[in-house]
Amino acid sequence: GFLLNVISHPIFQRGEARVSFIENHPELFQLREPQDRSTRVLNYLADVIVNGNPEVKKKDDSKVFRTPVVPPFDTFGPYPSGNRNRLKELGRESFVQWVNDQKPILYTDTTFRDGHQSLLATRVRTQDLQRVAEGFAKAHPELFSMEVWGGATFDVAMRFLYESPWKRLAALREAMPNMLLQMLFRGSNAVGYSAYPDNLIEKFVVQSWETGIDVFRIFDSLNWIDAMKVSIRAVRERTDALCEAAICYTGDMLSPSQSKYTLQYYLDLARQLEDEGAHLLAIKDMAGLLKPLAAEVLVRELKQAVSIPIHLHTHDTPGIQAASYLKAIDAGVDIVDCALGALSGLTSQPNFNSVVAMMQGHERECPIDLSSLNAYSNYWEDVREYYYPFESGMKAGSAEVYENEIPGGQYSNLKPQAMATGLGDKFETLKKNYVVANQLFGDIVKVTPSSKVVGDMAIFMTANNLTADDVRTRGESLAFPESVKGFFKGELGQPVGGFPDDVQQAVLKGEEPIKGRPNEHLKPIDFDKDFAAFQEKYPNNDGFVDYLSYQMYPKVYDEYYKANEQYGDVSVIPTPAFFYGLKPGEEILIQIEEGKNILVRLLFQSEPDAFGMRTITFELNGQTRQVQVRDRA
Ligand code: BTN
Ligand code: 3PY
Ligand code: ZN
Repeated sequence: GFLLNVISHPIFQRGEARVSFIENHPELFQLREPQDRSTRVLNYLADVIVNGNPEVKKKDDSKVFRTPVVPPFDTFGPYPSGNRNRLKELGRESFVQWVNDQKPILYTDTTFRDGHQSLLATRVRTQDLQRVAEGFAKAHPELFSMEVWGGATFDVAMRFLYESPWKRLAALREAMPNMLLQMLFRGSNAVGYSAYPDNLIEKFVVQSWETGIDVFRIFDSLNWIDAMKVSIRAVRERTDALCEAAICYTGDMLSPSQSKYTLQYYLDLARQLEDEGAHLLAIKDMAGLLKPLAAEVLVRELKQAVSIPIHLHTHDTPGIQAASYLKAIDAGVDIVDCALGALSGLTSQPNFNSVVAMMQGHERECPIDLSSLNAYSNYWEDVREYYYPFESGMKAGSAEVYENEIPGGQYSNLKPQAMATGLGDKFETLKKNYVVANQLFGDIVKVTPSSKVVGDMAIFMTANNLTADDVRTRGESLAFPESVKGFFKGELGQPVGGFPDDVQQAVLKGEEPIKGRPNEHLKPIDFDKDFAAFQEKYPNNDGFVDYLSYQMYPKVYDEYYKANEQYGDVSVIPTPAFFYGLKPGEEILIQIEEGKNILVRLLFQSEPDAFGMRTITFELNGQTRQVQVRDRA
């Protein structure tokens, strides 16, 4: 807007604005009609038609999409009572008791978060989720919870989809009022990749709860409990939500050569988390390494060690994790995580539909309408096609994961990351170097953000043809990635068994690592002052939620904000058009705001003129509209 033009002008910012300034710069003060929503949407579409969506590296023009079928539901019918109603009725303590008393196995559906994070690089857009949210909540109130937020969804929504993660959460909250909504929270890293001040962590927890989160799954990427205490306490003391604390599972607990990540190690962690006040305990098997026999032992022993319910999370990367679920269920696990069929398997969670079938006739069966689950899975099968550029290419489960230990959520991102750094054809070497990097780091727990550090190191080694020996012998002369320096400085906390001295010295080159919690070294934020400054810089922001987005990701927020200024709310654009634009003659319906639809048809695009500008001619609700776009090719 024009106000933005004026206040961001350097002369104005230096406080040198005079009447002459205004006279000399009439363009800044033109009170143009603000561009209406449809014009901005046309601008976005025109840009994608001419230049493509930057995230779509290989567009397949022969693709024809089927129209996904939303399973029918009664819009006016009431919501059947679900676990959110139960939690409100019973309060947290009695609710936890209720979970413990349940004989039937309970399910969390991860389709809306980890499912697509792990298969489609987190790219699924709000409207594709929203379309089935109400129907699903009405059809399946028996689920323990829906995982809908956190992890990478927060970052990717803004960075790649130009969507507000907060609006997504609010929309799902409204559509699923009877269900517990769950998020994944990275402890002192919140939904980011670095440590944030404690008072920011607290504010973020409270705001997430107010916007709709009922269950916080909190973990630390190095299983360092000190780093989880602030968020655990925030959930317990500042909200009415459930605090689920996670132990991250890595390695092979039953292997005779395992000396670090042993059964005893996990039992100790679990007891500490219960002492910290967790309402539930999660076993977070982010890479799918928990084999069936280990699952049985771990769950059985944990049930003895703690009295809070146990919630098991895994990824089906090796292809056998349904067997781990069956063993865990026999050993008394309370809740398991599954994703709807079409977004399950491989690096995602085990297949919800098939796990329900597996449990038929079992003494702990929880009856669920399988034909309904299948109908929702079919919806996702068709929607998944929209996102074909983000498929990882993995075709079958792989026992290789026992070696590389790459988390499911990272695996699906490593391919695009490799392509972006020009290593698309070196993916095999990259995976091998991931193992080497982990060893150089002393065999650490690998989950965001520690997994990203290992990934960055592997990319660095692959790009520069480095071996472990090179790193050890000539590390002093190597410029390591920022995230690797940060890790060895202690910015992600302390790994089990400490840092390997030689590598740490090579990376830090004399700089002193920090001791203690990284967050302790960060200055608390003065929210009143800082929020005011934010509002001045971004006048069309969406309030405090946007401020929190900005605090998490300043640069990403800045770009997201600018995209919104230019194109408006692009989340209303149907997914195929958002990624691939329109073909000549193609027509789409866009709900531009509540109760207002527009019909957009692409007529044709001109050749570039002398200045490289193309004219795109649309029909908007039957009227011809032209948009000029620079051809950046
Ligand atoms: C992980 O890599 O640890 C989990 C997946 C998160 C990937 C997101 S996508 C945007 C951002 N850029 C990256 O390189 N990683 C994150
Ligand atoms: C995330 O933090 O995004 C994860 O999914 C970790 O498993
Ligand atoms: Zn996961």
